[in-house]
Amino acid sequence: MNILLTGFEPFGGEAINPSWEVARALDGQLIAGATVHACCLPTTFAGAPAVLGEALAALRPGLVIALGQASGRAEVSIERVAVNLIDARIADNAGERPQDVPVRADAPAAYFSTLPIKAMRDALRAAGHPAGLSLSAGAFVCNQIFFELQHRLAGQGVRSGFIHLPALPEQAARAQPCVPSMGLAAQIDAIRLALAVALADELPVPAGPDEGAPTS
Ligand code: PCA
Repeated sequence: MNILLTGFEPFGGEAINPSWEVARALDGQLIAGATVHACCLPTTFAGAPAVLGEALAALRPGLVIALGQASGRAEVSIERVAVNLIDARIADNAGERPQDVPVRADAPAAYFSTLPIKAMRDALRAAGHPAGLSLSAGAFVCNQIFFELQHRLAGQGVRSGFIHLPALPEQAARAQPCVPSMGLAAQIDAIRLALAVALADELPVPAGPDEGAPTS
Protein backbone atom coordinates (compact mmCIF):
# COMPACT_ATOMS: atom_id res chain seq x y z
CA MET A 1 0.00 0.00 0.00
CA ASN A 2 1.11 3.54 -0.72
CA ILE A 3 0.83 6.34 1.82
CA LEU A 4 0.83 9.89 0.45
CA LEU A 5 2.34 12.38 2.90
CA THR A 6 2.35 15.96 1.66
CA GLY A 7 4.14 19.03 3.01
CA PHE A 8 4.32 22.64 1.88
CA GLU A 9 7.18 24.79 0.65
CA PRO A 10 8.18 27.68 2.96
CA PHE A 11 5.86 30.69 2.84
CA GLY A 12 5.33 34.05 4.48
CA GLY A 13 9.00 35.02 4.16
CA GLU A 14 10.31 31.95 6.03
CA ALA A 15 13.22 29.85 4.77
CA ILE A 16 11.94 26.48 6.03
CA ASN A 17 8.61 24.74 6.58
CA PRO A 18 8.43 21.91 9.14
CA SER A 19 5.70 20.18 7.13
CA TRP A 20 8.02 19.52 4.21
CA GLU A 21 10.98 18.70 6.47
CA VAL A 22 8.88 16.04 8.22
CA ALA A 23 7.41 14.64 5.00
CA ARG A 24 10.75 14.33 3.26
CA ALA A 25 12.35 12.73 6.32
CA LEU A 26 9.72 9.99 6.20
CA ASP A 27 9.85 9.54 2.40
CA GLY A 28 10.51 5.92 1.51
CA GLN A 29 9.99 4.58 5.03
CA LEU A 30 7.94 1.44 5.56
CA ILE A 31 5.22 1.70 8.18
CA ALA A 32 3.30 -1.51 8.91
CA GLY A 33 4.12 -2.73 5.39
CA ALA A 34 3.01 0.50 3.68
CA THR A 35 5.44 2.83 1.88
CA VAL A 36 5.49 6.57 2.57
CA HIS A 37 5.68 8.81 -0.50
CA ALA A 38 6.42 12.46 0.27
CA CYS A 39 5.16 15.21 -2.00
CA CYS A 40 5.96 18.92 -1.70
CA LEU A 41 3.08 21.25 -2.53
CA PRO A 42 3.62 24.86 -3.62
CA THR A 43 2.13 27.34 -1.16
CA THR A 44 -0.03 28.85 -3.87
CA PHE A 45 -3.79 28.69 -4.26
CA ALA A 46 -3.42 28.27 -8.01
CA GLY A 47 -0.73 25.58 -7.98
CA ALA A 48 -1.25 23.31 -4.98
CA PRO A 49 -4.47 21.50 -6.01
CA ALA A 50 -3.02 20.28 -9.32
CA VAL A 51 0.14 18.92 -7.64
CA LEU A 52 -2.02 17.11 -5.09
CA GLY A 53 -4.20 15.72 -7.88
CA GLU A 54 -1.18 14.41 -9.78
CA ALA A 55 0.19 12.68 -6.67
CA LEU A 56 -3.19 11.05 -5.95
CA ALA A 57 -3.48 9.82 -9.53
CA ALA A 58 0.10 8.53 -9.68
CA LEU A 59 0.17 6.76 -6.30
CA ARG A 60 -3.44 5.67 -5.73
CA PRO A 61 -2.66 5.81 -2.00
CA GLY A 62 -4.54 3.88 0.65
CA LEU A 63 -3.93 6.62 3.22
CA VAL A 64 -3.25 10.33 2.80
CA ILE A 65 -2.11 12.82 5.41
CA ALA A 66 -1.42 16.40 4.41
CA LEU A 67 0.85 18.42 6.69
CA GLY A 68 1.19 22.17 7.13
CA GLN A 69 2.87 24.68 9.41
CA ALA A 70 0.82 26.63 11.94
CA SER A 71 3.15 29.05 13.73
CA GLY A 72 1.86 29.89 17.17
CA ARG A 73 0.34 26.49 17.86
CA ALA A 74 1.96 24.63 20.73
CA GLU A 75 0.98 21.10 19.71
CA VAL A 76 0.64 18.71 16.82
CA SER A 77 -2.76 19.88 15.70
CA ILE A 78 -5.00 17.20 14.18
CA GLU A 79 -7.60 19.01 12.10
CA ARG A 80 -11.23 17.89 12.27
CA VAL A 81 -12.90 19.86 9.49
CA ALA A 82 -12.08 21.49 6.15
CA VAL A 83 -14.32 24.42 5.20
CA ASN A 84 -15.29 25.52 1.70
CA LEU A 85 -13.81 28.99 2.17
CA ILE A 86 -10.69 30.85 1.12
CA ASP A 87 -9.96 34.08 2.96
CA ALA A 88 -6.23 34.74 2.81
CA ARG A 89 -4.78 36.92 5.54
CA ILE A 90 -1.41 37.14 3.76
CA ALA A 91 -0.34 36.72 0.14
CA ASP A 92 0.55 33.22 -1.05
CA ASN A 93 3.88 32.51 -2.76
CA ALA A 94 2.47 33.77 -6.07
CA GLY A 95 1.45 37.08 -4.48
CA GLU A 96 -2.26 36.19 -4.54
CA ARG A 97 -4.57 37.02 -1.65
CA PRO A 98 -8.08 35.81 -2.51
CA GLN A 99 -10.75 36.74 -0.01
CA ASP A 100 -14.21 35.38 0.76
CA VAL A 101 -14.39 32.88 -2.10
CA PRO A 102 -15.24 29.17 -1.98
CA VAL A 103 -12.60 26.49 -2.54
CA ARG A 104 -15.11 24.87 -4.93
CA ALA A 105 -18.40 26.52 -5.85
CA ASP A 106 -20.03 23.14 -6.52
CA ALA A 107 -19.10 21.43 -3.25
CA PRO A 108 -20.52 21.11 0.29
CA ALA A 109 -19.78 23.69 2.98
CA ALA A 110 -17.38 21.37 4.79
CA TYR A 111 -15.83 17.93 4.99
CA PHE A 112 -14.73 16.08 8.09
CA SER A 113 -11.40 14.31 8.43
CA THR A 114 -11.72 10.56 7.92
CA LEU A 115 -8.68 9.86 10.08
CA PRO A 116 -9.07 8.24 13.53
CA ILE A 117 -8.35 11.62 15.06
CA LYS A 118 -8.91 10.85 18.73
CA ALA A 119 -6.94 7.59 18.61
CA MET A 120 -4.12 9.52 16.94
CA ARG A 121 -4.18 12.28 19.56
CA ASP A 122 -4.23 9.78 22.41
CA ALA A 123 -1.35 7.75 20.97
CA LEU A 124 0.76 10.85 20.43
CA ARG A 125 0.16 12.07 23.96
CA ALA A 126 0.90 8.63 25.38
CA ALA A 127 4.21 8.71 23.49
CA GLY A 128 5.10 12.06 25.04
CA HIS A 129 4.20 14.38 22.15
CA PRO A 130 2.02 17.46 22.67
CA ALA A 131 -1.04 16.83 20.48
CA GLY A 132 -4.61 18.01 20.23
CA LEU A 133 -7.64 18.30 17.97
CA SER A 134 -8.35 21.50 16.07
CA LEU A 135 -11.66 22.80 14.75
CA SER A 136 -10.12 25.10 12.17
CA ALA A 137 -7.36 24.67 9.62
CA GLY A 138 -7.73 28.38 8.84
CA ALA A 139 -8.77 29.80 5.47
CA PHE A 140 -5.39 29.84 3.68
CA VAL A 141 -3.71 27.26 1.42
CA CYS A 142 -3.68 24.50 4.06
CA ASN A 143 -7.44 24.56 4.45
CA GLN A 144 -7.82 24.73 0.67
CA ILE A 145 -5.72 21.58 0.24
CA PHE A 146 -7.46 19.80 3.13
CA PHE A 147 -10.80 20.58 1.45
CA GLU A 148 -9.56 19.47 -1.99
CA LEU A 149 -8.23 16.25 -0.50
CA GLN A 150 -11.47 15.37 1.26
CA HIS A 151 -13.52 16.33 -1.80
CA ARG A 152 -11.43 14.25 -4.19
CA LEU A 153 -11.45 11.19 -1.91
CA ALA A 154 -15.06 11.41 -0.71
CA GLY A 155 -16.67 7.99 -1.08
CA GLN A 156 -13.42 6.38 -2.27
CA GLY A 157 -12.76 4.34 0.88
CA VAL A 158 -9.42 6.06 1.51
CA ARG A 159 -8.67 7.60 4.88
CA SER A 160 -7.40 11.18 4.68
CA GLY A 161 -6.94 14.30 6.70
CA PHE A 162 -4.73 17.16 7.71
CA ILE A 163 -2.28 17.85 10.55
CA HIS A 164 -0.82 21.27 11.39
CA LEU A 165 2.65 21.34 12.95
CA PRO A 166 4.19 23.87 15.33
CA ALA A 167 7.14 26.02 14.28
CA LEU A 168 10.64 24.56 14.46
CA PRO A 169 12.85 25.97 17.25
CA GLU A 170 14.95 27.97 14.76
CA GLN A 171 11.78 29.61 13.41
CA ALA A 172 10.45 30.30 16.91
CA ALA A 173 13.72 31.93 17.92
CA ARG A 174 13.42 34.47 15.11
CA ALA A 175 9.75 35.31 15.69
CA GLN A 176 8.82 38.56 17.44
CA PRO A 177 7.63 37.65 20.02
CA CYS A 178 8.81 34.02 20.17
CA VAL A 179 6.21 31.34 19.42
CA PRO A 180 5.94 27.78 20.78
CA SER A 181 8.07 25.23 18.95
CA MET A 182 8.78 21.53 18.60
CA GLY A 183 12.04 20.00 17.43
CA LEU A 184 12.21 18.31 14.04
CA ALA A 185 13.08 14.85 15.44
CA ALA A 186 10.02 14.92 17.70
CA GLN A 187 7.80 16.12 14.86
CA ILE A 188 9.02 13.26 12.66
CA ASP A 189 8.40 10.70 15.43
CA ALA A 190 4.92 12.10 16.03
CA ILE A 191 3.89 11.90 12.38
CA ARG A 192 5.34 8.39 11.99
CA LEU A 193 3.18 7.36 14.94
CA ALA A 194 0.13 9.17 13.57
CA LEU A 195 0.50 7.25 10.29
CA ALA A 196 0.84 3.94 12.16
CA VAL A 197 -2.32 4.63 14.16
CA ALA A 198 -4.25 5.57 11.00
CA LEU A 199 -3.08 2.38 9.27
CA ALA A 200 -4.14 0.25 12.22
CA ASP A 201 -7.72 1.56 12.11
CA GLU A 202 -9.92 -1.25 10.85
CA LEU A 203 -13.25 0.58 10.93
CA PRO A 204 -14.83 1.32 7.54
CA VAL A 205 -13.84 4.67 6.07
CA PRO A 206 -16.80 7.06 6.28
CA ALA A 207 -18.37 7.26 2.81
CA GLY A 208 -19.03 10.97 2.50
CA PRO A 209 -19.36 14.30 4.26
CA ASP A 210 -22.60 13.42 6.03
CA GLU A 211 -21.13 10.24 7.45
CA GLY A 212 -17.70 11.63 8.01
CA ALA A 213 -18.16 12.91 11.52
CA PRO A 214 -15.51 11.51 13.81
CA THR A 215 -17.02 8.78 15.94
CA SER A 216 -14.10 7.65 18.07
N1 PCA B 1 0.80 26.56 6.31
C1 PCA B 1 -0.13 27.46 5.65
C2 PCA B 1 0.02 27.17 4.18
C3 PCA B 1 1.27 26.39 4.04
C4 PCA B 1 1.61 25.97 5.40
O1 PCA B 1 2.51 25.19 5.71
C5 PCA B 1 -1.55 27.34 6.19
O2 PCA B 1 -1.73 27.00 7.37
O3 PCA B 1 -2.49 27.57 5.44
